[in-house]
Amino acid sequence: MRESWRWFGPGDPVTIDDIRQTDATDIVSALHDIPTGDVWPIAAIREHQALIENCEPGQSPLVWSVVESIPVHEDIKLAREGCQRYIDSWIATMENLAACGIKTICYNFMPVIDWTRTDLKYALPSGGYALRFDQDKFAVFDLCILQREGAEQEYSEAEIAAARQLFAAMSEQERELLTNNIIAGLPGKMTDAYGLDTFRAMLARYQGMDADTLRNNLFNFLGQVLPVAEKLGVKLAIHPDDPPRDMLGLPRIICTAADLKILFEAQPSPANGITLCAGTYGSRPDNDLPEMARMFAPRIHFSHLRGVIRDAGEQRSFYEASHLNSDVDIVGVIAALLAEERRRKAEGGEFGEIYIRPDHGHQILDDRGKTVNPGYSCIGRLKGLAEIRGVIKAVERLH
Ligand code: DNO
Repeated sequence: MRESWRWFGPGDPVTIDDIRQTDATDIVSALHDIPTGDVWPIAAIREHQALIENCEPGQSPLVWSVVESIPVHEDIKLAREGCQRYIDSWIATMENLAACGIKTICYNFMPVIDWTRTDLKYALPSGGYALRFDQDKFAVFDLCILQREGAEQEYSEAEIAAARQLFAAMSEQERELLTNNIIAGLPGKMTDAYGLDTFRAMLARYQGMDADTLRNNLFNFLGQVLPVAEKLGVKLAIHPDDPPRDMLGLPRIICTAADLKILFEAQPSPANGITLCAGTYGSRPDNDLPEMARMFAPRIHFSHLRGVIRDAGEQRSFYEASHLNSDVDIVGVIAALLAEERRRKAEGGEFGEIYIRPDHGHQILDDRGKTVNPGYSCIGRLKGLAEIRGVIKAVERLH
């Protein structure tokens, strides 16, 4: 298991020297400033790599091992005319990364929005803060703020009435915050930040697109990317749609074990793999995470180890809980990942260790007074990593 840590680049309040103190060994990063669809030049990759990897003699080295993510241009998801050039640039970026020795690549295929939360500072009883997705607030955004055409057909009468009531009780400032959290707010998202009008226009481009069409667009993209990845020894790791279900009238196609089966049946290349994001998949009660980890073990190249606690009544709402104390059996997931690593080792060849990282930490202690990238606090994630590390050591000892 390789313990990795996400770094957003020189503007990240958590520095490389801070990360070194966590004893993580690998860095997950991306060139966030390059516009979606442009090729990442080798020189820019090397420059970023040097920021991560250069260190003084005697310091613990860090390696940029995982890219999270190369963004996929919306035109590829829409299979618009002219999208070929964006597929070519995606492949060229992958080739450049491989030339620099970076061979695990996370990406996603979510239309318009990347990961989405309604609350970025949800107060916990402990005094810390967590991220939260609240279905009722999301309905307020969809029905009352965005006023999406046709949205009302996707909600029950009771849900619509509740959303209107909640909207009426919200201040202008609360409405604005909710809007920004959803359309512009989150770090590392691989889609652009929008204003409300552009957002409506982006959604409109997907009008009438069903899941099968979006799937085909993904498979066509992968049909071109995977043969090159295989030659380069690159492992692709698709990230699930977060939250894992259709939203805002958009189809979402990487949400369940059934979706993954369809993906691998269509594109069986060994380069085709997943990011097992335990928190994302785990925000659906019908996803059994240890079972999924066993089922797709050879395809797992990267894993985000965190959990969520779903609301007792509304199972679509959740908050991001402590790494080991949630609705997701993280110990079971770790045990499955370690079993897969033993299998790979016994099989011989190049030993494929799995990159894991603590995901979305709470804001605790000194994190609380600081400007942090939501979910990417230092101390909260350090607590997560320390807990996960303890489980890894304990489970390893049993074998
Ligand atoms: C959020 C992340 C996502 C993820 C992308 C992968 O914390 O998990 O932004 O990086 O969806 O492409």
